[in-house]
Amino acid sequence: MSRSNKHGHFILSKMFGCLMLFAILINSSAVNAQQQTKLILQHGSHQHAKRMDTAMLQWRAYGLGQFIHWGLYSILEGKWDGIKYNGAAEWIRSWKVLPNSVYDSLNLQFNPIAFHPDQWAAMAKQMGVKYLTITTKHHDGFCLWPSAFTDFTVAHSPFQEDVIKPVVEAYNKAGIDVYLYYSIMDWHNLDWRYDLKTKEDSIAFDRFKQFTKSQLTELVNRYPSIKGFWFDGTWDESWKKSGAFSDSLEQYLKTIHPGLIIGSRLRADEKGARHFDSNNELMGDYEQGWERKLPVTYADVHGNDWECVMTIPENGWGYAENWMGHWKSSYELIEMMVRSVSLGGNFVVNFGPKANGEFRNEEIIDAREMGEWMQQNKEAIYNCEYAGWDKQDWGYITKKRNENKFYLIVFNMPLSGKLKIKTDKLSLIEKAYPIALPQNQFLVEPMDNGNFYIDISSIKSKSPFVIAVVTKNAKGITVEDKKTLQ
Ligand code: 2OX
Repeated sequence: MSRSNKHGHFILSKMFGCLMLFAILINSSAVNAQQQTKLILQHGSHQHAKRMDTAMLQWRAYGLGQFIHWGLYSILEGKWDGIKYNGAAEWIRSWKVLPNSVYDSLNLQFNPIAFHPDQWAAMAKQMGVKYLTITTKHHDGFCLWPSAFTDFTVAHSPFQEDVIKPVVEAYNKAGIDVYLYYSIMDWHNLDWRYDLKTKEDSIAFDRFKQFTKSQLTELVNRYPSIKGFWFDGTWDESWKKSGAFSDSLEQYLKTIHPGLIIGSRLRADEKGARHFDSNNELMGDYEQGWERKLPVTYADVHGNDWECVMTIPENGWGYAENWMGHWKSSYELIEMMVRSVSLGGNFVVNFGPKANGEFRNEEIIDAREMGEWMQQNKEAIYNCEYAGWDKQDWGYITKKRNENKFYLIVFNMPLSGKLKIKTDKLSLIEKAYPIALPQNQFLVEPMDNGNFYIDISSIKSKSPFVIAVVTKNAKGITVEDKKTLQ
């Protein structure tokens, strides 16, 4: 290689270096500008802090909920013409394996002779759920209440009766709050559009919006005890172009039913951003995007309210004859629930009753086992929050709201029998005992840097178990305060 060549390389690399520096400078000023300029949005987030009203405090205290998917898809059980399909059974109408006209006459077969809402509510109560979300209208458009705005309802089935009313009554009687699932996307309504490309599309979709508003008004008026709506099917271009309408709809529903809780999935802003507006601020009352997945760290939920909805099989919400493989055991569901509460969220388990109104055995088993666990340990779930301590390998930590009481939910018993606890340094462990047995205190050994060893070698449990921990010196100090003090 010649000298000049080397020299040339030197100059080039110098130039490259300057360019890089220039690029970095430009880039960082762009980042700064981005941080400083907040878009002015008419239809973005309206709430700049967590809701603190009674209804939302109650929502925050639930811990555990039940989802129910029930509709015409439950009749097909995930199969058609002798063939079983692997996808989520409630989506079968969209797979074109049977003619739409055939699916849309399944209402003539909806006749749940074993539908006993009091038994549903009793099972949910024993399981320990504090709220129910039930499908009133899924993507197929079939309405489980006798809507005045379409004929595609239970009123036009052999059953004839309203399904939602007795469910709301039975659950409320059992002390369980009810929320209504409602799919915006509607495969049955001829005015539904996936996108708005022509004037005709917009005219049809305007009719569809009116239909949606009428049905939701009808639901609020028919079931005044509901606490909120769970919206779905809002991901298409047509809805993303309807940010102003989604905004007015949410506000309108809250005006006619004050306190109503509506998650982030309903909304788009005027630029088509969903859940979080174009300034990255949450729309609606809680983050509603955690479907079949869970956050790993507290940072993942940005300190927002949130909820996870989970299927027992890998996927599928409506009844399917077979679940094809692994289905989650009660311990798996309990761990997911505990993780949710430890990260400040609620956990909701889905059930897909058979067309006749019976639950499948797997669901009955999971519900019963979760209920047995909740009976012993519910204190560590209800009205609990993110504890502010680091995640630890033996399990999860929850904290009773407004108290210096922590719960260590142990899934991995250390073979040594000594549980090492890393606190936030401001908390001194005063006592530790098996939940519900305050007199059986464990030996607690304080170590450096906010660490403690708790001798739990006496525990022989084969199930996840809970140790209650009472701390002192942290009185009146919130998790947020502790962060700034550290
Ligand atoms: C998934 C991928 C693309 C488009 C839609 C979905 N999708 C829809 N996944 N789940 C759904 C519905 N939400 C759940 C709560 C069920 O109702 C499910 O059918």
